[in-house]
Amino acid sequence: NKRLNIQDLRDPDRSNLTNDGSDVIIGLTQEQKTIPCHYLYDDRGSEIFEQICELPEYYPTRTEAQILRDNGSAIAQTTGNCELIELGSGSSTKTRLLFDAYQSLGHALYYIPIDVSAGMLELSAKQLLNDYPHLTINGLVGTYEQALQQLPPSPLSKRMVFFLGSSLGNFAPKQCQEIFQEVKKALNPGDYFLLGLDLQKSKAILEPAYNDRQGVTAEFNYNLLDHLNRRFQGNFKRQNFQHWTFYNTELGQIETYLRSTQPQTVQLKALDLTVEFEEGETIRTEISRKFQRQEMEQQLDQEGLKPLKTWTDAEDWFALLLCEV
Ligand code: AVJ
Repeated sequence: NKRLNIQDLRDPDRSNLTNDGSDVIIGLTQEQKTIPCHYLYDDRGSEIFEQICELPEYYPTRTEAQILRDNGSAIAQTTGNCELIELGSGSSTKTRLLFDAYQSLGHALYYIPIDVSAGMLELSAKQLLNDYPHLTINGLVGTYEQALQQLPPSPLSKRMVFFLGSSLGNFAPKQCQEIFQEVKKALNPGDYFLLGLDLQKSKAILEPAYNDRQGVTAEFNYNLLDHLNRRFQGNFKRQNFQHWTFYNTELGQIETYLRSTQPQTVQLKALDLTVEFEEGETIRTEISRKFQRQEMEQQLDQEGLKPLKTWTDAEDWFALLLCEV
């Protein structure tokens, strides 16, 4: 199929440890144990995340989708036709709202989805090609960093990188700055960056979004252990850990952990790593930062990504920022 090309940027034989696993070793040997959040998104994790997006408590997906529905055509008209590059494309469900807007301009669509889940990327690419006959897809399987450094040449004169769902919230301020710099480096003057951000709001709304009644978010968290077991020949026992999450008001972030219910030793054979846990000791598995609109606009400006326009929903829960390089 000439309209579909998928390139796997991951290191298949782990000959280069910096691309696979070394970040797990670093994370699990720190005082506060932690695991980089991209390990939440193996094929199974990506499936569970799709279920999270449909939960009644999890407001971000539907809020952002509504902003895209309401303002997609304004975005497309501002940027004109451009190659669409998505960081963390997942199921590409919200991407369809952008496609619909760009398609109305009457041009062919060029799309580069970037995701660490090869299974999810391939499945959604095939469905998109079915539904959009004038679409060409050049998918990249890998981390944002890997992909942004290896973008194929664009068939169009302009590009737009977009990063939806507030996935930026998974990254500490310093890492966000690095991502902005990588985005900027991958783009040319006159190109665009579209960023979806979850905004600060009350604990009463935030905490249930990460601790749903059906336990889907807990399952998403436990799957991280299964993934590490599969990928690095580990022996984590998920029943020896508890899902624990809360909103840290001072830092403006949801923090999510797996808490060891007992003293235990875990091995990841493929990484030659042994990890000891005390009873009650935690692995921090995710942060989800909640942003302030003006603060982020300033930061983007400082990084050479000039904010052109910001759209929000009626309750100011979520924002979509369009920037120009
Ligand atoms: C995909 C990173 C935006 O932080 O809200 C949802 C991931 N984790 N529920 C988020 C997530 C638990 C999500 N992001």
